[in-house]
Amino acid sequence: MYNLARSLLFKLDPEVAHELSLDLLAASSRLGVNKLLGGLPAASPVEVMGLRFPNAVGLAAGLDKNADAFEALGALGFGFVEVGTITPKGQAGNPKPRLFRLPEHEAIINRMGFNNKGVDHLVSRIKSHNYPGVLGVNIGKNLTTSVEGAAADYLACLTAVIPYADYITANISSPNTPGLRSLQFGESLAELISPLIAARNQYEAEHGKRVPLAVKIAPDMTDDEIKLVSDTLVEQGVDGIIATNTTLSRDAVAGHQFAEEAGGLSGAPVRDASTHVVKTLAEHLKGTLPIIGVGGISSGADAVEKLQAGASLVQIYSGFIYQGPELIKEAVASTDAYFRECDLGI
Ligand code: FMN
Repeated sequence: MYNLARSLLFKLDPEVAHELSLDLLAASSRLGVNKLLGGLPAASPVEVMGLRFPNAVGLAAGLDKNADAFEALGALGFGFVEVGTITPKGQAGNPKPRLFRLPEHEAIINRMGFNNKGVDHLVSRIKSHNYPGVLGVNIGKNLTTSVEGAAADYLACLTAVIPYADYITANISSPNTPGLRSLQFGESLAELISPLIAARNQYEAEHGKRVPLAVKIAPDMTDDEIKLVSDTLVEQGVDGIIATNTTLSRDAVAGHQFAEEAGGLSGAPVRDASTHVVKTLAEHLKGTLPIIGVGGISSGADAVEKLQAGASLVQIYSGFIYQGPELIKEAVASTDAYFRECDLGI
């Protein structure tokens, strides 16, 4: 079924296809027919960051930036959905074209630039909902906000969404907002994260609800940089690390007609780099912080590979575009079986 839909969608401009699919999914929610999409596949729940995930397979950030279709996306089987990246004010993002398919590599290059309707719209969408999985909200800064002023943007988003989010992700690894990735390093990282943790802790003290804060990092770091970043995140008291965002590397797609397009490369070509970051983090952190593995998952085996590298949960974006909902079911079945084997000591 998805093969047919895909062959039609892939005839359209990638961004038109994206918007059309999201509109259809949003309509499915409005008409109350999400049940027809299948719902959550049978799996044992997984406890991570103090939250109970119905299964270990989530939708990665960026697909439903405005939370317009997350209930329907969840009904396709994702145990968690991360909406966003959202910024305080709505913004148009980069000029089009800014989204490119590389089907020969099962890959995507994007330089969307955080196009989104702003945090108030997102809050209106997540205020009340009937998605039974875990809802994460991924936050960022506006293009017009300086890197030095970034903390205020992240804080504004966190404060707005915290009553409604199950967890929040600070995205400091998009390659498409100039200077954003510099927030991953040194003093900038501590200065960005510490007010977020303070606000999160204050919310918990006042409302009795603890909302985990995760941080999403890039794959384009040396092992030493990965270790330094993770040390700072542990010191600051974050609850999890999402590894990884898209890559700037083009090694795996060299020679492709779109290889030189600016932006982040995702899908199969980023798989090994992402898994390497997960493994490096896991070996360094020794269980102090959970890792959510994302990058290039296009089969159940790929999802299990991320768990074997040390992730507790996985997320998918590009593989879902290429393979559709069947991939969710396959990844849920494989990760669930893997956890069961681990419990049995197989
Ligand atoms: N990650 C974010 O944290 N925020 C975003 O807004 C965001 N937008 C994305 C837009 C597109 C078109 C794509 C392809 C990815 C985007 N990502 C974003 C990155 C994905 O969440 C994910 O980390 C990355 O694509 C690697 O996973 P994949 O290989 O399964 O796609």
